[in-house]
Amino acid sequence: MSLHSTVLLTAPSAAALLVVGTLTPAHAATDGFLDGDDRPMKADILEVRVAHDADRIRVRISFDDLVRSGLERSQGVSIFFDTDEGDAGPEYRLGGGLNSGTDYLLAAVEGWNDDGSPLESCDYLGRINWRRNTVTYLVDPPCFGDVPAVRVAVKAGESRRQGVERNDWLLGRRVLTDPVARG
Ligand SMILES: [Ca+2]
Ligand SMILES: [Ca+2]
Repeated sequence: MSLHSTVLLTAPSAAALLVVGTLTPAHAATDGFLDGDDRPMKADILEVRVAHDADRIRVRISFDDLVRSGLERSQGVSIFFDTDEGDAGPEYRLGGGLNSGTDYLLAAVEGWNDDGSPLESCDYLGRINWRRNTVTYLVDPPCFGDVPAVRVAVKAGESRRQGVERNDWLLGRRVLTDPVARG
């Protein structure tokens, strides 16, 4: 019963975000960032595309190989958002698992090492596509205070049952992309 009411309550906003995300307005600003380094892990980041307009901020990350089952290999990603260049480090972090059944969370943070506090009154949505090896997050611009531009840093992590842990940063450790201005 409680599950049903939760679904009914959250489905409309999620569906609305999805529809918004599939439209490509002519004025949308989209930037792509290729990751040159080839890491010996399946969750190796290949490319990150950021689209930013008045309706949503979309981050799509392409990987070498995402695995649906987390039993042998656990994969996850963190996206750090810099919305205030005057304040050192990121202001928000979106972290999530990349295996089936995992969740994701958007939090306001104070710099790189902060777990932060979850945002509870704004909409965001994540979708993992294991066939295309992509994950896409849509964030409602009010989550970030409708800022005119965002920069991102992306870190992927992978651990295996044997205990081997690896990670990969887009462009380099704690390197933020150029600003992606709202189109
Ligand atoms: Ca890489
Ligand atoms: Ca900042």
